[in-house]
Amino acid sequence: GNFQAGPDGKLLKKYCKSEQQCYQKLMHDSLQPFVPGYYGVTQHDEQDYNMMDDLLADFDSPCIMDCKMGSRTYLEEELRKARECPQPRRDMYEKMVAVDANAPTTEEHAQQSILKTRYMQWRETLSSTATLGFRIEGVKNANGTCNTNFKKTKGKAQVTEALQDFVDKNVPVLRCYQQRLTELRSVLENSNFFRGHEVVGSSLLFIHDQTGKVGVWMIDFGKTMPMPCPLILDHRTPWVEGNREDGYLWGLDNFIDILSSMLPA
Ligand code: 4IP
Ligand code: MN
Repeated sequence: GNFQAGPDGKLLKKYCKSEQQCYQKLMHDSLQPFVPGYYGVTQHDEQDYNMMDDLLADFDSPCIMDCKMGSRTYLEEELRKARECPQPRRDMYEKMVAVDANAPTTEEHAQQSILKTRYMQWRETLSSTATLGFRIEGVKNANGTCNTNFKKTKGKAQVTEALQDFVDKNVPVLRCYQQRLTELRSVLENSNFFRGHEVVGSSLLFIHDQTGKVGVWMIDFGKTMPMPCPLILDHRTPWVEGNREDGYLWGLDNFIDILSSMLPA
């Protein structure tokens, strides 16, 4: 897979240069407390890895949720490539049909393949990505069972229900998550790193356990790209091709609103 256990509470993730460059910058940014500690590149069985803190190491039978942030899950560059040199993919057609046999067009059925950007856009509108600017990707319960069946979790009501399940209706845990996201938002709004990067396909990792420990971290920076100087993003303006906006803060605003609406007045 993409991960290996590393030495003393570290995690090895298959090397990705854009991710390395992000982590190097993040270690010197105000966002540093919201990302796993980064320790450089290491080799293992002829494969390079980025070494980082294993966020689960300090938890006891943790409950974990991965939420993909932003209103767009592919890079503008992928859209350009798809136009210049379209490469329809059978695996993505198959993933689409597995969820909804009626989703492909007649032509796509005939080809038995679709473009990656078409697949990604379809995933965005099927889930809450397009309407709320984030989506639940997966949950792991304290007993180790996983649920990745969130592809059609779309409306505010469905998202709320999934979040209630995740926290097991525990109000103090919910309140901690709401506070942590509110802190994160204010740090993001003042981060030099965040201003100058298009953050696509990145996740927030939510972790809590029975001891009452609760945390949220930003992870997955493989598609987080620096903006050419002096261009910056506000992460709330709706995306139109060319502006490179990612909807990250719009999604975080919606996330915080939903958590707030779940808390007793
Ligand atoms: C996956 O679709 C995810 O969007 C991956 O993003 C993406 O990887 C995959 O693209 C795509 O097939 P499903 O989640 O519906 O299976 P992530 O890694 O953030 O989960 P990229 O390469 O865009 O990061 P391919 O091209 O790797 O298949
Ligand atoms: Mn992810």
